[in-house]
Amino acid sequence: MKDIYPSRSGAEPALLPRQDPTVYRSWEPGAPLAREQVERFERDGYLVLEDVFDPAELGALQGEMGRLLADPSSLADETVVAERGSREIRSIFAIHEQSALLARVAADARLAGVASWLLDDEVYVHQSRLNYKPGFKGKEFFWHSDFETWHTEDGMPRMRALSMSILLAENTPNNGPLMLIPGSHQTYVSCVGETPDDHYRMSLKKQEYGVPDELNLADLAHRHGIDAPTGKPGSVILFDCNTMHGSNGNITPFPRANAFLVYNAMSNRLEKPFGAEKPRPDFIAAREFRPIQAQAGSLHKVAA
Ligand code: 6CS
Ligand code: FE
Repeated sequence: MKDIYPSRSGAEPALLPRQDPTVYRSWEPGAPLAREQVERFERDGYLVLEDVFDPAELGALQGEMGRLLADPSSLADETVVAERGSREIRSIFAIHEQSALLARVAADARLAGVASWLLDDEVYVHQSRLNYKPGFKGKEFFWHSDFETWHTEDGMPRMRALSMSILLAENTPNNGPLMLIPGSHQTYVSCVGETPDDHYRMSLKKQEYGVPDELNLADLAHRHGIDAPTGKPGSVILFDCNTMHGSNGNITPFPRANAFLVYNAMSNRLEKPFGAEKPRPDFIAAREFRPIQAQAGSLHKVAA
């Protein structure tokens, strides 16, 4: 079968048109997002939702983050990823499996319900992580499309997944906020360079394969510009799986932190990787496909 989103197999990088919808259904009254929000997500490939969590919920989430960061030895070893060349924590993976509160958050109707509506399917969590960019020491994430990695290394067939980044600290213009190229989700950048074995051990610290070439990146950025939405803690940035994004390092004293959840449509569950020998481990790319039962109401009961 021909791969419609080939990457890391050709001699030259290429720009290919997206072959999948971004929003899988038409807006109707009663939808969990306003019509204008759905249109914006479809056009830009991302959307900011403000004040999704109230101050008490946010406090509980920040407390949980502090607990996870303070005692990494209580977590599965491999899920804790340090910055390159240091012991600073960069990411903690599988947070929805290591924290009851985050399991509840992942199932929250305000997130999972929205994902399920946009993708017009039941959804499951493909990946969850806490991304922590400490003051002074936090390093960058170079530009990439998540889908390029999930397709090539994990075997995600089509573009029918989206990410939600829950801001746990204020994202200012200075502390290495998420940058996105609006509209870039309509173009797939096929990358050069064969995936090495166990690539994830390096890529989670610094990605070097599945990285778009500078010429095509420059082309996308010139065409569409670059957005860096800032936001208060408790906001959620939702973005399509193929939106080109990245972030700078953080040399300010103000940490940046977010909890990151990836929802994939059940009908789009993983197959064999399209460009790697063996799939990545479960804690990065779930292969147990349990549909989420969305939970309405606030987080308070779990937090207590
Ligand atoms: O590996 C992943 O699934 C995610 N992390 C990186 C550094 N790149 C691709 C994707 O966003
Ligand atoms: Fe990413």
